[in-house]
Amino acid sequence: GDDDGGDLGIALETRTRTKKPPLYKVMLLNDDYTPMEFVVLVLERFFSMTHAQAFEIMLTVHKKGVAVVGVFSHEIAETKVTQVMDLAQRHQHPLQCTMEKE
Ligand code: TYC
Repeated sequence: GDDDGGDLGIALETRTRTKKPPLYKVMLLNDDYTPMEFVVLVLERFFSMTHAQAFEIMLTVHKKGVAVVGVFSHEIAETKVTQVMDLAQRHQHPLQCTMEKE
């Protein structure tokens, strides 16, 4: 307490151990064949980017080879990867999307 007799009471403070779920980076990889417009469409559709944001990230992947396009829980990240890979396959583009623990 705040008297001068020291604390004789039992300390009742405890720490509740919280466990935050791990996050996963979803990444897009460059290739020589997937059209730039298709990558922009993917980023707009599945990663909620504006056209300008999508274009910028697409160019980053094109120039650097890879870029993180979002960070999500395991389940959401897996869904994003599946959505991208399914659409790319349907259009016969070799676009690759992967996830990695942060
Ligand atoms: N390099 C491709 C091209 O020149 C464009 C591209 C960008 C492909 C990003 C994949 O993740 C990618 N058409």
